[in-house]
Amino acid sequence: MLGVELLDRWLQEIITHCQPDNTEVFIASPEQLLILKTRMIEDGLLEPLSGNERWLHRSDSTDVARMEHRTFICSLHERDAGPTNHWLDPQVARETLNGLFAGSFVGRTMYVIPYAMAPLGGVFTQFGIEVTDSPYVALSMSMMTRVGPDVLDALISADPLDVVRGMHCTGELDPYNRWVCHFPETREIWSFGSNYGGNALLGKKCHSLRLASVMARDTGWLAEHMLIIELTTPAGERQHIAAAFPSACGKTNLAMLQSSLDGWDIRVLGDDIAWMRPGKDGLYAVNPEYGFFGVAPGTSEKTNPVALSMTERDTVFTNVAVTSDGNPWWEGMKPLDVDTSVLDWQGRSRTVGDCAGPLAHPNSRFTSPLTNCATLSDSWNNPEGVRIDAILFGGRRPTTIPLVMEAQDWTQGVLYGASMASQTTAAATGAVGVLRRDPMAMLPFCGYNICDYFGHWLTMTECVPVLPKVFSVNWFRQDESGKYIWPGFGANIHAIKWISERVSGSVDVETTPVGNLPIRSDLTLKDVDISEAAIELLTSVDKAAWMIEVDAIAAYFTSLGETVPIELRDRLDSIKAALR
Ligand code: SAT
Ligand code: MN
Repeated sequence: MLGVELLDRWLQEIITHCQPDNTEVFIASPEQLLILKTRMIEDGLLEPLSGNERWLHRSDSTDVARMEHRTFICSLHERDAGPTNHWLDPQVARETLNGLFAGSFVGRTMYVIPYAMAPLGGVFTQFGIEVTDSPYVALSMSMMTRVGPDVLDALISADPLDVVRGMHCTGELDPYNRWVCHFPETREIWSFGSNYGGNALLGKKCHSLRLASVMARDTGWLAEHMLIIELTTPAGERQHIAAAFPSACGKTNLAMLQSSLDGWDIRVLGDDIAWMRPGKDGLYAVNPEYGFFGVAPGTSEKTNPVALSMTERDTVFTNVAVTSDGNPWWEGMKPLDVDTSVLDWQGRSRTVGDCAGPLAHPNSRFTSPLTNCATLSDSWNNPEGVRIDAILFGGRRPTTIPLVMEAQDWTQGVLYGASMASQTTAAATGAVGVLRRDPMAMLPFCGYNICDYFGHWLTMTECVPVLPKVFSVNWFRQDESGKYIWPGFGANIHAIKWISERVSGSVDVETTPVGNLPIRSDLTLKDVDISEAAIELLTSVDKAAWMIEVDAIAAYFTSLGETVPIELRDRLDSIKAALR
């Protein structure tokens, strides 16, 4: 088969160039997993925790998050990378990385991991091969993507030009010599010098967002940084919601929300990535991933009991703290006595009450298979996907943005996404808590020119028969003292209920220039501990604050250059005029 020959030639070139001691096609068979884990334990890369198949991995202390300034789009033309990406000439990138990869696998085993993204057997399915010298990456890929003999067979029959080829090398883990390079034209990813999350598990952000967004642009679909949930209403209607929030802004918690309202039920399909395609009667979505790579700190019985019980088995924890009885622990999980001694994320013996900084790294993670999740939707493995009724855009916004509002049409919805902003988190290196624009939560993940990406979103009116309704949400409003006004987590069901009722058309709205707001009496807010004044603040439009916001969005669009679609700029102008 030609496909096999082409891929084989590629692998042979890598072997010649990187010179591994051994090569292993890793399909995560039980025997392979056993050998891999045994080796990792011997090499100090994995430690058993208490419970069933629970493991701890500690990363290098300088390798703890995505590094956006070391992430490059190596498109042939710089313009295609656009104003928000770091562009690197593909020739220069290849030369630089070829130099780094030369002989870099000496003394190491090279794992060849054939994987699939999205359920097998449908239009969404994509294949990739990740080559890596990292056993931690091999283990994680076997949880986060579809890996196995059936995947290998299907990959071999696929067009080899469609197969994403990823090269990953641990290198020296030198933060100053770290590279995550994407070649959209040839569907290649070359990653060097990091073993952490999205830098190294190439099926995730690199394939399923940066490269997939380019493929989606070229063939009329969307690859988005979104969770997917399924909602059942008291009337028995099933609805599906996709929601974009930046990293570490509560996607996993919202995806696993348990409804406290009678008759309402929520199931999860995905917590990070949605691929959405025009279908016969709407926009259909799948989660391309096979597992959850969730932020550990803050996950508790109160914020996300579903995730907590999910991590009771078959879970790899990275950079969490460990209690003396071998359980994982992180800030916000459950209070421990100040004298309790634990091992911190770097394995140092500490006490909970010391003042030497967090015990679990703020970006520490748990990796669990989707099937561990008690609230997983029946449709999780459906190759057709589910029809999306509503799209939500949200960020950490201390001021201005109301709890929930509905776009009056698709263009305003795209404007909500394009103008999204959020305070930065520990998911990427750099300052935390700084407000930055993060369009559609795709700032670090859009593999092409962000202005073209906005234009692509606008073209969905031409190819999607019934478009989802679009909403803006904000769980993170603060008062003058910096205290969160909205309790969030379980209380978010009230915003979701309103969104659902808007989808089914059972409630009316209050129209404002910036969008449609709930009528106060439609938000029942049962059991929500919040004052009337706070609710008023969360459900109204402060014109003065919005004038400032609209100007800030206009300035942002100007900073992106001439090619921000005129539809968005005109819409912003008319909102501004209406606010006066
Ligand atoms: O990119 S990661 O997978 O490391 C985590 C995130 O930022 O969502
Ligand atoms: Mn993410």
